Order: sequence, then structure tokens, then C-alpha cells
Amino acid sequence: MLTGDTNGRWWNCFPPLALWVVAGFGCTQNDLPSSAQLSGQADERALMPASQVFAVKEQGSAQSTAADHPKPSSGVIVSDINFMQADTDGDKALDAVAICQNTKVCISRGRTNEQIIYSEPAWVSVRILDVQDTDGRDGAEVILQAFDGEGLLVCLCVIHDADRSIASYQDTGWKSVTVHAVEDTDGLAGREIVFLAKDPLGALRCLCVIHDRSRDVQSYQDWEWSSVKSLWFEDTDGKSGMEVVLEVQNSVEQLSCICIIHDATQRVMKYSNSSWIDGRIILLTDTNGQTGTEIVIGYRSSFGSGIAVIHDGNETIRTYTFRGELPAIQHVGPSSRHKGNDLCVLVERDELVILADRYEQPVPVETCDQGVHSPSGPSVHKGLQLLRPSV
Ligand SMILES: [Ca+2]
Ligand SMILES: [Ca+2]
Ligand SMILES: [Ca+2]
Repeated sequence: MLTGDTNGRWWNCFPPLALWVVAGFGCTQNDLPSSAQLSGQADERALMPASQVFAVKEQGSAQSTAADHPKPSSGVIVSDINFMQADTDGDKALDAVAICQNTKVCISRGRTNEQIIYSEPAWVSVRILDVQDTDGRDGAEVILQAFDGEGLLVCLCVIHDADRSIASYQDTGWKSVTVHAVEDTDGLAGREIVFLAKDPLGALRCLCVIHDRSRDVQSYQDWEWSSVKSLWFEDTDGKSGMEVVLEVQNSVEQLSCICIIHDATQRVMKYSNSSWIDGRIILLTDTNGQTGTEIVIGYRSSFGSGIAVIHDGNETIRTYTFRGELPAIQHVGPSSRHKGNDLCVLVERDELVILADRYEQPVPVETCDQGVHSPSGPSVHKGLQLLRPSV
């Protein structure tokens, strides 16, 4: 029924099949990622459409909480800001930030009523994306995109109202940029601006991170990233700074890797497995009670299906393989005596199993309550985040 290959570093799970591949990874800086590929097991089983099998359902009496839902930072920042209030100069009083005359950013200082206009000759239109502290110094910076008369990107610009300056970030290779988040990715004061840039031919140029604090741009690139399916911001290693988690599919829409950018150390971890035919991230949750969130992937293989849990904190993957269709996670919650969430999963022939970090193998149970709840207490969802991809 079940074949649980669930222990330790995943390349130790199948010693005869383990194969290291580090190929073509072109980070523009520093370290190559670790990369492992694992040969799959052959089987003739037909594949089900993804929509039929990637299901995560809640059971029991638990109430949904804010933590049940994906973070807004998973998506693209699309809403333009025409007006907002924030302390932009660091004097603790709110200032008013607005688009004015279509091409300029006007700030009205709350304490003095002084009007300050920020513009550049090349700005024919501007979009304010966010107002956040990006440099780690007092005052929130205004993050904007400016375009020329033909609608082409002039810059990603950051207005530092505290010292009345504009930092302009641009590159001839950036035909278009999509800002995905303004988050702290390096663990240092100030939030970083994370975006995907495409070149004039529409190809992915980079996942780039603006460190406005030091006025530099970190560019992460890989030939495989031409089709980033979705990206998430999550602390996966338990160290300060959010990691950027990329779900990457290849040209035939097979899951090609989960890549995790550790911007604090400028390192990219690449998790892939040749047996992943199609798959995606279905859950971000803590499974072991240690700092750092685990990434749960559901995938189909030629052999059947599986669930892989990436422990980025110690750079391991635990893989559970099943012969049937992709298992559906029924419940996620803590056990009575252990930290971290267990997964209760419906597998082939309508059997339920518990996948828990402390067990070597899937543990069959009659009901999900058996494994993941304290016997007398109410069911609790803790740290559950159901994911919907942002394409
Ligand atoms: Ca600031
Ligand atoms: Ca930072
Ligand atoms: Ca981190």
C-alpha cells in the first residue's frame, strides 16, 4: 500500500538512485545552489488533472483564523496608491503622500504643512506602489514606478523624504518589472523590494531584490526560471529575513524545482526531483516545532503520487510516496504532545494516514482526530496556511 521513504536527507533515502546534478545555474553572484535529482520509479499509471486532486480541506470544529489564509505578500502588488498618510520624514507626524499633476509625487508635511514635489524630467507617468521603510532609517519611503511618454519603464524609484532625495533603480535589461513584495528579506533594517524583471524579448531577466539601505540591487537568475509559477515569502530557515520561495515549472508545465532564495546570505537552494511530473506547493506550515516554516508539496510521478516536505532549515526533504492518486490533505494541526503540525492525509482506497515529522512512515488512523488532536480538547488549527498560487 504505502511506501514511506521518509527519513533523513532525501538523497540518502534511495542510495542506488541518488544523483547530484548542478547544472547551468547562473546566479549572478556567489554561491551555487545545492541541487539534487532523484530518479523516479516507473509505472504506467494515468495522471489526473491537477484540479481534481489538489485539495486541502478543513475538518472538525476548528474555526478558521487569519493564519489560515495566504499572506497578501504572496501576490503581485497591483493596486496603485493615489493618496495615503505615513510618516515620511521621520518626525513621528503623519505626512500626506499623493500623486499630483499625473507625473509627480507630492508630500505635504503634517507638522509644518510644507509641500514638497518630487519629479524627474523623464517621468511622464508615475505609480506609487507602496510606502514603507526601505532604508532602515526613520521615515517611510515612497516606492514608485515611473514611465516615459511611450509607457516604457524609466525606473523603480524610491523617494527618501527624510533627506529629500530620490534613489533611482534601473537597468537596460528591465523592459518591465513586477513588484511582488516589499518585505525584509535580508534581516537588516528596512524592507527590500522584490520584483521580477523581464527583458525586451519578454524573457525573465531576474528575480531582483533592491536593498535600498545600501542602494544596491541583488540579481538572482537561472535559466530554469523562465516560468515561475508562483512565489511566496516565508521564513523557511528560522534565521532573520524572509526567504523567497519560487515554484518553477518547465516548458511542459512540469514542476521543475522549488527554489528558495536566502537573500540574507545571497544563497539559492534548489530542491528538485526527477520523479516530480506535476506538482505544486500545497501548504506552508511548521511540521517540527523548530523555527522556520516547512514547505509541503503534492506531486504526481510515473509511479503514483507523493507528498514531499522540504525542511529548508536543515536542507532536507522528506518524501512520502503513494501508489494511488495524489493524496488529499484533510487536516493540519498540532498533536497533543509534540510541537509542530501533523498532516492527516486521505490516500488510496480512502485510507487516512498521519504524516508527522517524528514518525518514519505514514501512520494509518481511523479518523484525523486520532492523531492530531489532544484526546479531550477541541481541534485546533495552528499555523495553517492554505495556498492558492499567485501566477
Ligand atoms: Ca526610512
Ligand atoms: Ca531588510
Ligand atoms: Ca529566514
